[in-house]
Amino acid sequence: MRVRKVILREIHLPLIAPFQTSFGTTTLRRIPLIEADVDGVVGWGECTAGEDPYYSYETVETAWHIIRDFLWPALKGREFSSAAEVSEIFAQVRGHNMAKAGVETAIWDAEAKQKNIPLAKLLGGTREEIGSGVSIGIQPSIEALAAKVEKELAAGYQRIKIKIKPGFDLDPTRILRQRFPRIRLMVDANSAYTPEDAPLLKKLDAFFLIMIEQPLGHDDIYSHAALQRQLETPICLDECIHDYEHARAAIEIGACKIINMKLGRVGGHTEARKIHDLCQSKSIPVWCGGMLESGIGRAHNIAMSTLPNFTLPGDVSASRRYWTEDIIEPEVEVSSRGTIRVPSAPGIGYLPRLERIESLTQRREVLE
Ligand code: OSB
Ligand code: MG
Repeated sequence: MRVRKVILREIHLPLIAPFQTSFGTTTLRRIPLIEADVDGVVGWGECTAGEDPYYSYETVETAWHIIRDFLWPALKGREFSSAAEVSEIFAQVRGHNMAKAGVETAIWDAEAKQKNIPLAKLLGGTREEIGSGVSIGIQPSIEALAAKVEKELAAGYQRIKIKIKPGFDLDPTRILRQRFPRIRLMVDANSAYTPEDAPLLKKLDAFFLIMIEQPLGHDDIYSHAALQRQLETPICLDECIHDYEHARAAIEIGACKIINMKLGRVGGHTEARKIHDLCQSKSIPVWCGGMLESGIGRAHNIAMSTLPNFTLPGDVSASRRYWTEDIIEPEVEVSSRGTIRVPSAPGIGYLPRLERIESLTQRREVLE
C-alpha cells in the first residue's frame, strides 16, 4: 500500500448547544478532516484535537502543522503492507497522537474499502450493535441537568455521565441519584481535583456510581492509585492514558479499574487495539469515549467499539444530539434500547457528504 495523496480540510460545525466541562465551554467545533487516497481508494479520518489546548496540549493548529510538516513527509512514497504498520511509521514523532490518529484512521478506512469489508471486521470486531450512553455537560442548574437526564433516559440511552467540577459535584450527583435510583450513572471530572480532595471524592461512594472518570491530574497516574485504594467506586482513566505502556502501568499499580478509550488520545486504531487486548487479558473493561466528533470520527468510534472487551456503554451517541445536520449519510442513530447498529457497508460504513463538507470547509490543503 502507498498513500498517494492527502486532502486536509478544516470544517467548522456549530454545536446545537454549548458543551461545558471543568476545563471550558465549546460552542463551535473546528474539525480537521483527513481524506487519504491509498492506491486510488479513498479513506476518511477525523482529528479530535480541540480548539484550545485544555483537554490535551494538541490543538487544531498543532495537528495541522504536525500532519503537514512531519507525518506526511514520513508517509510520502512509503510502501507498507497494512494500516496496522502506519503507527510505526509515525513513531519518530513524539506524542501528537490526535494528529497521528486522524491520518492513521483514514488509512484503516481505505484498507477496509480495498478489501471490501466493514472496518469493524478488519479490526477484529465481533458485535453487530453497540451500547450507547451520553455525556452531559455542566448545566446552569441542577434542575436543568435533571431535565436533560430525564430526556436522555426517555430516548433509551443506557448510561448517563455527568461532568463535575469543584462546586458542582456532590449536590448534582446526590439529587440525580435520589431522582433516578436505578440508572447507570457516572461522573467525569476532567482532572479538576487534587489528591487533597480525596475526602470529598470519597463521599461520591454513597451514590453507587459505576465509575468516576479522571478525577486527578491529566498526567498523574501515580496519585490515582492512592485514591483508588481509598474509594469503593471504580476509577476510570481518560486523560492519563496515551499508549500501551501507560495502560500497563496504570493497571499494574492499581490506578484504575476501567479505561476510557479514545482513538485520538492513543494515536489510532492500532494502539487502541493493543490497549484493548491488554485490558481484556487483565479483566479491565474498556469503553469508547467521545470528543464531540462529527460523523467521520463517530463512525470510527463505532467500528472500534465492536471489539469484544468494549463491555460498557460508551460516549458514542446519535449525530442529532450534537449537530443539526451531520456530514455523513446516513446519520448515526440510536435505537429506543440505547443501541447503535454497526453498519455493514465497506470501511467506516457511512458515506461522507462531500458537498456538505466542502460548504463547511474553512481551509484546505493538498499534500502530494
Ligand atoms: O472527557 O470525555 C471527555 C468532550 C470533549 C473533551 C473531553 C471529553 C468530552 C466528552 C464528550 O465527555 C463525549 C461526547 O463526545 O459525547
Ligand atoms: Mg473524560
